[in-house]
Amino acid sequence: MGADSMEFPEISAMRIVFLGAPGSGKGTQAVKVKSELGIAHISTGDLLRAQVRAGTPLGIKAKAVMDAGQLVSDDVVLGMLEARLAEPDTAVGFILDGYPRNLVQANALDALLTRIGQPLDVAVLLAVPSELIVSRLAGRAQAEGRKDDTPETVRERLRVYAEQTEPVVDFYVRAGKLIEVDGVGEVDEVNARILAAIRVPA
Ligand code: B4P
Repeated sequence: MGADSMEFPEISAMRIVFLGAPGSGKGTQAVKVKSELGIAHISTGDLLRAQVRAGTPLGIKAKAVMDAGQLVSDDVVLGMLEARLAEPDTAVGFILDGYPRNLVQANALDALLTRIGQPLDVAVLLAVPSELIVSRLAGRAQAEGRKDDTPETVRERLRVYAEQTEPVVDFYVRAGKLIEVDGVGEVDEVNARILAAIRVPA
């Protein structure tokens, strides 16, 4: 065993959930960690936006819900996730970015991962104060023009997060899997904190 693996004995955190408010940096960090660890990145937001772009019946329904800052129905998102997890690139591990977003989804994920023999290693919570979130998403609204980044919709998404997603944090605390990471700072600084928290050398 080399010095590095002695120093970082718990390198096996390969199945990861990213939790955090909208705009906390989940998507930004997931893209980096995906290439750093060579694992799959599954963003339910990206999967839904792809359906919207393709104009599928699912996408047409999801668009109105997303534009209002609400959560798309649990069954629809679980079906999409299950299909994505069946793809071969997930065998080496994955980051789930944007799922689960409520307790129904957290329980469904637990059951699904047990069934496919891929239990979760860790849930990483990116902690960012809401004032900063509002300004980050205002920046993205200008840069990318996402309909759900308008100030009213961002307020609604933060309300939905506090009401429905925050209980998921406790779910992973109780499961002994939660790690909280300070999400304030430069993207690379936050990334180094995440890698240190899951014990992978930066
Ligand atoms: P998501 O796509 O998950 O959108 P998000 O919460 O805004 O996170 P995202 O990952 O995109 O942003 P990030 O924080 O990286 O969801 C969109 C919608 O899809 C939901 O509202 C819902 O309707 C639906 N949906 C998705 N999953 C669902 C589910 N499981 N169930 C039901 N419905 C679901 O970045 C935000 C901004 O911050 C970026 O501009 C970025 O550049 C910036 N940023 C990131 N890190 C930064 C840093 N360190 N410093 C400064 N800026 C930073």
